[in-house]
Amino acid sequence: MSRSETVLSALAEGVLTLTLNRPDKLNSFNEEMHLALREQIRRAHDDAAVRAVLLTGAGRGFCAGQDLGDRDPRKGGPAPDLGHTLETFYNPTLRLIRNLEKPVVCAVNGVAAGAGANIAFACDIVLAAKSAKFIQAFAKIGLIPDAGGTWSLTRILGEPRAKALALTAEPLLAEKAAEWGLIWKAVEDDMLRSEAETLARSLAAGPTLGLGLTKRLIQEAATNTLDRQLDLERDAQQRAGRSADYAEGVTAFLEKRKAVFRGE
Ligand code: LHQ
Repeated sequence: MSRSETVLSALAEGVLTLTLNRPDKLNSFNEEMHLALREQIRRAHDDAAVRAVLLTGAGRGFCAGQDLGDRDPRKGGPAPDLGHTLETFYNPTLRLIRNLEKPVVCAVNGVAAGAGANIAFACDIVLAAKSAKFIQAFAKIGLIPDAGGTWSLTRILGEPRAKALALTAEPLLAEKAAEWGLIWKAVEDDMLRSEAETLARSLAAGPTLGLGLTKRLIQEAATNTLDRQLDLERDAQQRAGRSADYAEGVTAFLEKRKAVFRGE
């Protein structure tokens, strides 16, 4: 399978839809899929026609984390350097998703395990099919939650739930994940795709600069003082207030019509 086949991409109405596509392996990551996903998220950064990203998985799973068949210990040889794997493959992608100043919607269509779960949690708005579950599978194979897992679980859930999920690898059902605030919502399986697409399309039709700045400010809030955050809000609002989309938003309000944002 070529690199591009491991991540299907389609751009329509400002939404770049990325589908992890190794369904036989529950879309677990091999090197090709890592590189393909990174290439597509870079494209989302660079291409002004992309105003939102929708990430999902092909088949019955979302993503089962790293392809464990890639490094079969039964084949012998020296122990792998997994730190190098993270630095080379996972961490750049996580940083790109978080730093992308455009909304990233994740539609978790089925099981999300290991790094697969934590990549979903790095996205901005996560919808999951009610039948989906999230598994911090790392404890079962002697690893630690990576792909930002120790960070996002702890930030979002607090230590007690983060530790219980990570230490037991107990599956967390989509509805419970929503109840705990780990994802935005759990939806009926047959509604997931259409709800996620509607959401992504409406974000893509939004004021892209303002949405991007909002994403960044919310991400930075956790480590800033209120004073610092007020300064950042001032600076970001100054930029947003100079955008064509702000002028259009206010004009549309005054003219009692729907705003037509161009992402400028
Ligand atoms: C898989 C996988 C998989 C290969 C299902 N690999 N084939 C970072 C740094 C570097 C290295 C290490 O990792 C990391 C980050 C990580 O993500 S570590 C965590 C890796 N992931 C896991 O440990 C999860 C492993 N998978 C599972 O526990 C189960 O497959 C889950 C619970 C996800 C789903 O269970 P089932 O619904 O019962 O499906 P299944 O187990 O029958 O899987 C279906 C097929 O997919 C099967 O292949 P087969 O040929 O037998 O039909 C699996 O072997 C394959 N598959 N996950 N990660």
